[in-house]
Amino acid sequence: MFKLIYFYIILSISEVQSHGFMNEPRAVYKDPATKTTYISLVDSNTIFPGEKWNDSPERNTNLLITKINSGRFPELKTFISRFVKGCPINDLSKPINVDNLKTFQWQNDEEKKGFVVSHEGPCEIWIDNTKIFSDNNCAKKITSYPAIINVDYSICKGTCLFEFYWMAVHVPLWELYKGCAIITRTQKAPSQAPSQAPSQAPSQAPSQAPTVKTSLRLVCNEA
Ligand SMILES: [Cu+2]
Repeated sequence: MFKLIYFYIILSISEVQSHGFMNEPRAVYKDPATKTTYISLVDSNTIFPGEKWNDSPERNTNLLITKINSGRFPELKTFISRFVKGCPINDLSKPINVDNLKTFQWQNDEEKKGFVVSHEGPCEIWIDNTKIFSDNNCAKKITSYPAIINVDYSICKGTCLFEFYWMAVHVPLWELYKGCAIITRTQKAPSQAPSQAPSQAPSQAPSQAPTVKTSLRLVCNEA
């Protein structure tokens, strides 16, 4: 059975599912309340029936790696794009200047982690149509807070789409994550530091008093 628990949770403005968010480049999220959640779930048993997908996080990941290595599982971007169209949780209207950036950073401030430790599985980073990073088990490989991956942003000439894909396979319902940002680079000599204010925090308008309501939320089993 799926190790999932359905909870009725009193939503408050501070309630989040702590998985992580893109802090560099500083992605803009449409809704702060959902910025650390997965976007979609996929039942592993419909993708590869008859396999044991409810083992330990590492064994589940290693089983997926055998599928990857045998050519039976596509690039993560290709797979996730079947289920997640576009960039549903990010606001792409505010380009982020990456002239001074050298890394990608993913973080979970609630748990003071980069990747949630239990959430083993592959991740990829793309700039437009170029895959600039991939690993088959990102939570196991990168254990720092935040998770830091070196990125050469110079591949972007002008304005580009930056995409981070992550799939956590610690439970049979695989969790799909996708973070996006529009990035820009000024075509200048690198010695001239651009005179720009440091990246501003996303403007979170405290528009209205939070209305407390009850809602069905999906909470994954992190054990
Ligand atoms: Cu999770």
